[in-house]
Amino acid sequence: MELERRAEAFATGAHERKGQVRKYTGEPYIEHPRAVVALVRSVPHDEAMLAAAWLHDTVEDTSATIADIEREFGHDVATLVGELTDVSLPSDGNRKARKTIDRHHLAVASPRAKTIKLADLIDNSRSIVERDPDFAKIYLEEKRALLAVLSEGDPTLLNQAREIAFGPTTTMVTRARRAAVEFYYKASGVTGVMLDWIDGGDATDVDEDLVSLSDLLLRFAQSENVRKSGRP
Ligand SMILES: [Mn+2]
Repeated sequence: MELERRAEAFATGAHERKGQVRKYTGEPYIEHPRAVVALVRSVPHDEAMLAAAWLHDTVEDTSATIADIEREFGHDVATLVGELTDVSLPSDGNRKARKTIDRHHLAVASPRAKTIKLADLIDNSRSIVERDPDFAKIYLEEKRALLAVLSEGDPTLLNQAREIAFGPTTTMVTRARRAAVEFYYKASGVTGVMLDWIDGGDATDVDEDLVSLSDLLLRFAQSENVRKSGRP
C-alpha cells in the first residue's frame, strides 16, 4: 500500500481505538486529519507531508509513539510528526505556560512541519469560531501568537490562517499595503520611499474599514507633496 493510504489507515485505527470523536460535532476524529490533509494537498507538498498530516495527532492523542511512527513510516515522517507533537506536560504549569513551551517547539520546526501546522490551525479555528464563539476569543489570541512563529510555512495557508485569526479586514489592509508598494515600485522605479512611509507608521492611522488601494495611494501622494513642498 502506498505511504499515504497506510498513514490514513494507521491514524483512523489509532483514533478509533481510543474512541475519539471531534469536539462539537461528535463525528469520527479522523475527519479532522482528513481536512488537514486536504489543506496540505491544496498547496505545494510531498508524500511524507501528506502522511504526517494524517498522523499529526496520533502521538499526542493515542497510544502511538514516535518510535511506532518511525518503524511504520520512516524517519522523515516521524520527524515531521515529532515537530507537530506538543512537548509540554501538565506539570509545566497553566495553559498559558504550556502554550509558550509548545510555541517554542514549533518555532524551531521545519517549514514543511509549519505548513502542516498552519493547516491544523485553519481547520481547528474554523470549527471553534463556528461552534464556540466564547472560547474562540481566547483561542484566536493563542493562534495569533502561534502565527508569529509559522511565517516560514506555505504562504497561501499562512494567509488563510491570518484571515481567520486576525479577521479579513486586517488582512485586506496588509494586502492593500503590499500591493501599493509593488505598484509604486513598478510605476515609478523609485524604491524605498513608499516602504519607508509605511514602515514609518504614517499609514497605520488609515481607518481599516475605509482603506483601499486607491485611498492608500492618494494618502501617500499627499504625504509626498507635503514632504517635498513643505506645505499641504
Ligand atoms: Mn490537529
